[in-house]
Amino acid sequence: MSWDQVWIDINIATMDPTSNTPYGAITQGAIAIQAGKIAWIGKQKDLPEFDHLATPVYRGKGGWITPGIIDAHTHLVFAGNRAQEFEQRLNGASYEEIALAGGGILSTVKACREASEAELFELGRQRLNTLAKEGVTTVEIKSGYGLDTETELKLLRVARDLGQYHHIDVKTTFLGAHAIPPEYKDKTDDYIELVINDMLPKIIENNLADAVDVFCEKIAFNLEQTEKVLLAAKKAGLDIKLHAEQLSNLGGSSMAAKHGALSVDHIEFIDEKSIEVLSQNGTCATLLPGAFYSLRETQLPPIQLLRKYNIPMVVASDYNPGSSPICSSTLMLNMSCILFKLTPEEALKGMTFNAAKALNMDSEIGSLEIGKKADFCLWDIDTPAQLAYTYGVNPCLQVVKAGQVILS
Ligand code: DI6
Ligand code: FE
Repeated sequence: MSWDQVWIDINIATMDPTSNTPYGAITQGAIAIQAGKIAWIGKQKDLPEFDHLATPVYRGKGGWITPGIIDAHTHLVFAGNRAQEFEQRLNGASYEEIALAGGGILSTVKACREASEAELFELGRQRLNTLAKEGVTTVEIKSGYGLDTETELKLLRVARDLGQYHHIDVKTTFLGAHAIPPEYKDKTDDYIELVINDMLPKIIENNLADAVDVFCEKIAFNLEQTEKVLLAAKKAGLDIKLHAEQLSNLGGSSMAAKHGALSVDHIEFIDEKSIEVLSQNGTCATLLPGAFYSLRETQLPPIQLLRKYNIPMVVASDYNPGSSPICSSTLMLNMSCILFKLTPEEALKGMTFNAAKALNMDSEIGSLEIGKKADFCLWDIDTPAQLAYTYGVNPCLQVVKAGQVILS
């Protein structure tokens, strides 16, 4: 056998759903890599003979390998910060009140309109570095802090450039319908026209987005406006997803699922009927414990119902300066267990296999199987549950992207 690299002395949480062990675990395993992909995986004792002199062999010292962590919902290209708003909230103002008074998302919009592309790129690059240290290999980044054509395109260009220049792979999502910009106050329908007829065509022309998202909420866009944007996106051949049922139940989840959304995100207020629609359409449920925690929400997403209908649960950071100012994906493993009572296995699946599904990348990444990309991490842990159990002692030893060690 001739391979590019071989990994031995490892335990593997493959997260392969066809395996019948928890976490798809292979103890005392080995992985062989060829052309950036997994060419062989199994028990080390079954590893076929290979040329030891010609093949680099990496030893994992008995640690665990998991698929690279995937953060399937972030807003990580932004300028400025919202510490002042954080302080206002601790002095009694609510997130919605601040938004309605022109703060919140709109204050980040102002900072992003003023920031140069180079500044935004540098901020994004530092954030990706932080995530990579915790084992993240793929990230989704949304626009939505521009709210005018020029700035939305700028944010998406930065996200695309980050994907090109950083080891981390980036999927981009156009979230032009994130909030109503000050210029369109009381003219929300006109703004939706701008999103559909001006922003979207330019984004498509320049191939700047893989998907389109909308914030469907009382303080943002109603069901009808949301549907218009999603249908335009679908018509243009883009994937669709939705911020839905975060603060109230407007029925966005079932509407988006009916149109084939990859995921509906937040969904604390989703009802059983809508969950049924998700199951009929293969739509994932993206849980965002960082926003739940930071906004001190009390309405829990209905985990038992999501389990009952077998909905793929995704866990993501929602990293943004307002509702989830937490640049840590692995903290979400812990928070999803503590706050939402996911099992550690569900949490890890939510940041690997199911996250890949939510990004329409499940044929390439998300689990360690022959033919998939060799994106994985080596962790200094005794059992996979330790990833969700503890926080603050980063056990990530090495990160491998398409077969190359990018961090060690
Ligand atoms: N929901 C969220 O949690 C983020 N966007 C959204 O639609 C919050 C964005 C922000 O507050 O800046
Ligand atoms: Fe979000």
